[in-house]
Amino acid sequence: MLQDHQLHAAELERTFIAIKPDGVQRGLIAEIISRFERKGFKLVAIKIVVPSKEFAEKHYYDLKERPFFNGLCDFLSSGPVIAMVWEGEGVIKYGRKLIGATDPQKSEPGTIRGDLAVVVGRNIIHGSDGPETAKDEIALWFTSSELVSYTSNAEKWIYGVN
Ligand code: IDP
Ligand code: MG
Repeated sequence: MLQDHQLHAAELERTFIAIKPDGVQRGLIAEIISRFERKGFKLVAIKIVVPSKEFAEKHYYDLKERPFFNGLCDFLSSGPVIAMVWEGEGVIKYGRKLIGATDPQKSEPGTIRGDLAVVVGRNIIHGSDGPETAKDEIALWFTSSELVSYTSNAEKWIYGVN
């Protein structure tokens, strides 16, 4: 029988999720965290930080040619951001589903952006878009000692392994 600490040892998928300054200022921290937590994903790192403009530019490096890049980086560095790492089976792809489409007008009701945001420039949350991005973003925002590995009591009920 698997011991608790061996549960899912082979499939610890992680993603980087950030509540942007608009989500923080609008008092949506608990609402957003709660959606990931209730789903059954596990929080393994969290901090509140005001990123510098340079840091924001690194985070959004892939978008540097886009016309909104400068405004986007100004915005991300305009106030506190909640930076998090969430862990669980399929968390990268399903995290994006929980978040909804980039443009809240196109996000389905029931998604975070669909329920809680209106325009693309203030869409309250960021989530890694694939395994490589997740790896890079986690490494950019967190040191390895800030990532906490633990077994939650709920895991055997969420995954049905015992
Ligand atoms: P994503 O956040 O859904 O992954 P990306 O295409 O990676 O979307 O864009 C990053 C962020 O840039 C978006 O979340 C949004 O805040 C902003 N953004 C994307 N497209 C536009 C746009 O057309 N105008 C203004 N801001 C945009
Ligand atoms: Mg993106």
